[in-house]
Amino acid sequence: PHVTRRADYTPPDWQVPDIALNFDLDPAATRITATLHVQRSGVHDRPLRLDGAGQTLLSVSVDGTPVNDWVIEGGALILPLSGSAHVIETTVEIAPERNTQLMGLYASGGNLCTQCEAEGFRRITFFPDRPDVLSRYQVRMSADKQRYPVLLANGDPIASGDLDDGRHWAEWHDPFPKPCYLFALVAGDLAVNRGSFITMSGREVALGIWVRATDLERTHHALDALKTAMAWDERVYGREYDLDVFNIVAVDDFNFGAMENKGLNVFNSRYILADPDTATDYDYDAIAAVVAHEYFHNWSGNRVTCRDWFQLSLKEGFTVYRDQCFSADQGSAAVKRIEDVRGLRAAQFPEDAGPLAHPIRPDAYQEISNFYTATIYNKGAEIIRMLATILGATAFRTGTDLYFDRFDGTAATCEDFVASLEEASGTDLTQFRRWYGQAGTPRVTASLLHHEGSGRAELVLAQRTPPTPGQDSKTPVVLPLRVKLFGAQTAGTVAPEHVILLSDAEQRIVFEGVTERPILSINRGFSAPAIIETDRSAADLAFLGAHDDDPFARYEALQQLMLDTLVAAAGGNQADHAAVIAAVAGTIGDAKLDRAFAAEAVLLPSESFIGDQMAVVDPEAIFRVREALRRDIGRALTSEWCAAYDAAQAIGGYVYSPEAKGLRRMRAVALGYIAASGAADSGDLAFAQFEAADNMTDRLSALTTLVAGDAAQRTPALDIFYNRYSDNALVLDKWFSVQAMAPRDDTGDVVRELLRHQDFTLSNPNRARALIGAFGVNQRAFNVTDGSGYRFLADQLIALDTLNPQTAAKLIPPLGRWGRFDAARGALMRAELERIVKVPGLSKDMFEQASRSLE
Ligand code: HT7
Ligand code: ZN
Repeated sequence: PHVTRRADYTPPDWQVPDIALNFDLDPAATRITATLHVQRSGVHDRPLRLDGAGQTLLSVSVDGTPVNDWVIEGGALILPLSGSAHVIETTVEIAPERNTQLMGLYASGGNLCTQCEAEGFRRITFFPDRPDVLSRYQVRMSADKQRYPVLLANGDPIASGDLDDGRHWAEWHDPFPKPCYLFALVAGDLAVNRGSFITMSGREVALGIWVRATDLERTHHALDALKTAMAWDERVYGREYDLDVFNIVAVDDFNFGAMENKGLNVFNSRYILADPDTATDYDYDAIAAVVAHEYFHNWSGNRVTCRDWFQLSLKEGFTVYRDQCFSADQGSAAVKRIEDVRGLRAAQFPEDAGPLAHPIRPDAYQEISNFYTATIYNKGAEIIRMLATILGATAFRTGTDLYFDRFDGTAATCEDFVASLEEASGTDLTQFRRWYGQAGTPRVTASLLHHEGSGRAELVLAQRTPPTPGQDSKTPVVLPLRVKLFGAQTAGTVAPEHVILLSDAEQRIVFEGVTERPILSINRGFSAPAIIETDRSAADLAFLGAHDDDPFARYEALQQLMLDTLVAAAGGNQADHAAVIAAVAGTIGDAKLDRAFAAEAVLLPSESFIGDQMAVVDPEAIFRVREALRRDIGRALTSEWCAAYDAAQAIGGYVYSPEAKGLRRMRAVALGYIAASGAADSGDLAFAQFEAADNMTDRLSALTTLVAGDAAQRTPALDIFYNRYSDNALVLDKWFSVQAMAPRDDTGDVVRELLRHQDFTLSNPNRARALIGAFGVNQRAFNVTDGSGYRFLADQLIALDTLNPQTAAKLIPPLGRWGRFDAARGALMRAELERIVKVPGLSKDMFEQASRSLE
């Protein structure tokens, strides 16, 4: 297989400052004429190379004259040219309705839309499909007017009109030079929710959210979020929107969350459509975050783009950091941080510890779409967050201003970003740069020694990053650790918070004047993406869980207390639940705590996170000890849970506000513990909530509780839910997922049965992920000892690969965890990976993921 290497980067031989595209749209046969104004870059005699994939080439001309001295090599059109500037015209034909990969121009729900990042544009027309070729686009589209009354593209609408034969046309110009991965067009029968935004310089921007007419009422939250995000980027980063129009289109078939095409974002409909009856609080939050994320790309990604795909984290890590800060500003910053760290630990830490580990700036890839990973996105965001911590808010902003100003209109590198921050702040970031090249999660050991007589405390820190594939030895990285010491007796501060920059393999920090025994609060706010190992006792963790004034550290202390208990129990050691129960009681009973925070803080660590702490993951033992602890917490605190449940119920009608969300979250958590306690009436309680709910958050949490247990209401609730929402694809996805994630003995059988359900299809990525993806992360169900879970996943991914390789390849990682389990399970997983690799005609997406997973 062909490997692309970062070290081999060379600038483009030819630039294309201008391109005109003419689309004669038809689902069965779309004709595209592309007129490229090409310019030779530097002095060389190399031909023009235009990437292409899968289209039928009908004609090629140079400066108006048809030519035939071209060749096609690996899909690319190679054209010899004599001068320094030429006009190349190609005409091709493609069939959007047969495009099941959902890359390039494809059909979804009767509409036509595009997805070009990373390398989809080459499936539309011949072009240098690389992000460092920036062009001004003029787009003309024509299509059947009845079927596709709306014609949208990047930039501003210029003109439109009717043709004979029932067709019409529209022309759009984008004045901002952009790489082809940001190209987009949409043709469809769409309704619009229009809004407007006045920018900080007083310009009016026309906003539009385009959806099928029946979904129009579910677009208000996304439109509000867009306006809030536009104002936030002006206030926090000084970034103003630049075009007169900003459109978003929602489509049902999409490989990812959304796409930041210039002035025409295309979204997976799950990140646009919401109303209280069909979307949970989690969905509402995710919609605001994704709308903001794509909008923020207008500067971090579009105005300043990436030189090559190895720089992907330049735009993605930075933009995730920006969207995380945006979301934190909209509600509970503490809960947002908890959710982000939970997500990092669930997806990125295992990736960094497994066969697919890679640095945030990788060195090589076979298929770039396999590198849209938690590492590039989420670890990338943590690295930007560390830079912001190290520099401080003011210098960080000076640095980002310099970066945006200096690289506006260009294709930049991660190095350009770091150098801008370095120059603006005067901070030496030489060692910090190691984060860009080194994979793996650093492990930090921290132990605090106290000499009572002298009032000296010494914090001994050591860091080590375990080897990752291709990187046997690691060097120390810079870890900004926010640290504070509390007095064990007085609960006061004995050393105020400060940031320790851990940059050596080992470091000692001395605190003077520490007259009482200190308790260590470290990595507050999760200031560095590391695994911290401390020797803190259960009592000290309980103390921090009750007193730490950093909410994340407080959460973390409770989690550690729970983890220590669960890992000991899973390893066969006698575990006393009393300390955890007392800590949970103290947390839910602390009226000063925001309910949203309290609800998150009393949740037990996930089964997979418990597994991540063990040398060999034992899914059955983990499940058993976790359920036992849940049951004991439920039983010991019955009256507290009932009180918490009732208190949360007293909100009245549905509102989407941070407070109301917190109460709903607490109600869901309380219901879960009441059910875990084995209370005889918990089925009735859950079913009553399910029936009375005036919103999806409460309805789905009740359903989740019912599906987990054996109450008589389980099947009726599933049926009622299905019948009520059978015409809503996004809610049906939840119906599939809740069953695939159920902590039940029969989940594997249920999932196999659901494959045959009339509403199951592999051709819709959301549906495939809802069933197959969700099952793959159900640790206990997926890892049953007979290997049937592995076989099931492999079978489905092999089938999905023939339709949509990108979506299939992203679901491989659960099979790559073979090294984390016992030898028997490991062998069964490897056998499935080996079977996948040998499938004739396997996509390069799947081949790369499966073969690397075997290493
Ligand atoms: N930048 C976007 C990436 C994306 C994508 C990548 C591969 C295949 C399909 C895709 N759709 C969108 C999304 C983002 O990070 O904003
Ligand atoms: Zn992004």
